Amino acid sequence: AEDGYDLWLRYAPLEGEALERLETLSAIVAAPSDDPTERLAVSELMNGFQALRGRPDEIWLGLLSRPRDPGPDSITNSFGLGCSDQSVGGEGAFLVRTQGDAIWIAASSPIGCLYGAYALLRELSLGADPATIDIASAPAMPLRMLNHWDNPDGHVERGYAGRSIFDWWHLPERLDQRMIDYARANASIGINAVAVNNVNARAYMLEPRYIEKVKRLADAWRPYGIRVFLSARFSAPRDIGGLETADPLDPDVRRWWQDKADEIYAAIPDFGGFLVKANSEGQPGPQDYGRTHADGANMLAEAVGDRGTVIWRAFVYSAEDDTDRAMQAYNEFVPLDGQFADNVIVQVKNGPIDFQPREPFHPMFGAMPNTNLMFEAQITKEYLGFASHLAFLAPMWEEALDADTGHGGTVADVIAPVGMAGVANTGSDRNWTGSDFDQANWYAFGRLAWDPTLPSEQIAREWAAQTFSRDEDFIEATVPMMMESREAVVDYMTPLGLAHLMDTGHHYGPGPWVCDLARPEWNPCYYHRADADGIGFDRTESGSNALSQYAPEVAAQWSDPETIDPAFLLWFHRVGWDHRMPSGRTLWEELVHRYDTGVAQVDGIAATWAELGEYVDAERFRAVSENLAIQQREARWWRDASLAYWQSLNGLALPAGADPVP
Ligand code: GCW
Repeated sequence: AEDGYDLWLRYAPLEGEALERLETLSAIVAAPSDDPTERLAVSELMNGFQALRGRPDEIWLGLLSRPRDPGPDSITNSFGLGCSDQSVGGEGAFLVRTQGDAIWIAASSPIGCLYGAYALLRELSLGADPATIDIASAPAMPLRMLNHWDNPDGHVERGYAGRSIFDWWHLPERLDQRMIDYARANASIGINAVAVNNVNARAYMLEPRYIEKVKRLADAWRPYGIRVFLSARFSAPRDIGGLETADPLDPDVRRWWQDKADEIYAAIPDFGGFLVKANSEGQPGPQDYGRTHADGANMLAEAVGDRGTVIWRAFVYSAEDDTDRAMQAYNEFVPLDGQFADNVIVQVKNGPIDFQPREPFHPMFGAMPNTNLMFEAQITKEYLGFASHLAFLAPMWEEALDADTGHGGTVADVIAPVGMAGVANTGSDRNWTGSDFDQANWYAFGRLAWDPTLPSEQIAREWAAQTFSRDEDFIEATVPMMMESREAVVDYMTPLGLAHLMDTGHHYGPGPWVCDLARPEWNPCYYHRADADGIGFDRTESGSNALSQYAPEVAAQWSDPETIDPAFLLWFHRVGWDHRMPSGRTLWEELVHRYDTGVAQVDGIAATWAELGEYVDAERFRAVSENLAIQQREARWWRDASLAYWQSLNGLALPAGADPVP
């Protein structure tokens, strides 16, 4: 059944010319190898070609030649593999070249060959002519990572695709085939690291019984080039170690972590390291003992040593501190620049609040030149309509990655020496991600971590062609629909720089009126600050001055409500309802217009999709259509509820021509 389980790796049979071109190639040439990754590369090529040629029952040639690393001369009409070519640099780098009538994949190590095999199959499945394939590729950053917010009991925090894919109960004896398929999907887009448990971590995941289970996963994923990380609860020495304290400067605590790291490395020699959420949203951390984030991170970094990495999250804000929440992470971390050990990475969310449909880039990027900074994206759509709303997130990440920090480079430049983490959107739903189009976000995350300069539109094309149909008419309709989808969500949920207006706790649906939660910064009213006179958060000098955390040129772009990009207006400014916008409309008219535009865009997407039935199997076509119907209804819910609430404050009528609230 076409239930989406195969993701973008369907390799649907080619037709016409593309098929003829592939038929002329007749063999795979590779030196016999015991290396599991190299063997995977060969079998992926074999299976991929068989599928693309549409003849899975015919045993297609897997010809292994004698010589080690046969030169291209020795092969004709074939695909060749050379996985120890030292002239091809770096982890994961590869070349795919056509020489005469042979196609050659070269890499300095087996994982490069595997990535090269997936790249070749991707090109072929997009219909590329084998005679002209010419790819030289290397990952832009060393760490391309998924963070799972999966709890050991099977519940996934902010997960909208069913229960966790990790079957901890039956591990280590039983390894679900899904664990292999998962690793393969990740490898096909270059992901090379996975933190398997929630950052809101249970200490017992570090006990021997779990280390055994994690080892089984690490062994299964190693051939796919994936290293395992564990989220560690900072209080583990107390919780499971029998110590009185978890003070990072206490010698017994240090010894405990050292022993724990040794124990894990004995089982998993290539263990990636620890991911830590500390002193954030109630999690324990070094500040419980009067120590700093650097003290905590460095203590763990010493335990791990040169075997791995400690990834320390910068997502911190406190209820006791009445500083603008958007400023707190910067205030806590920037003074520590230069104090973190070399094998510590500080992981920073794309924006300063929390994965909103739109935020400016996080001011920490570029402001800590002596610290390894990593980018954290959220693939799961906590604040963008869960899995039922269609929102392609590549344009959102591209916006942040391409932002000029004003400190001599873009956000992508800052993180390139380190990496990117994405909060996974996987679950045990048959289609993995809760909806077919959410697969595109997993795919896009991996592709951007490999190459943050890839245009979102190209990613959308690749994905749609491999996942659904390579028919040009289908692509021409689907790609624009994907490209506008995130902006549509911004418009019907939080237009013009508004943020965090989702209803409390679950973050689904509108709740701008909520203002009675004990923690002020959890109330939507904290963010919009609307009343009879106006709306927006003043983050200029007259307000919180969060603007001052950005480099002067960047702050200058945003400091004036008259000239700021309207997309960020209410993020940085509080203005009157009659504030004049560049469009000539008043702010109120513009807001209404944006909500209407968002709704209209979703209607347009649904109308486009309704015409595409001939290109998509019935099962997935219906699933997407039904989600779009939900999104159409809920976009109206967002618009109408939000407008009714703003009207209750400002007493203004809807402008003439606005879509009337039913
Ligand atoms: O977005 C918020 C979520 C929490 C999450 C937290 C974080 C894992 O609402 O569910 O906890 O961010 O990133 O730590």
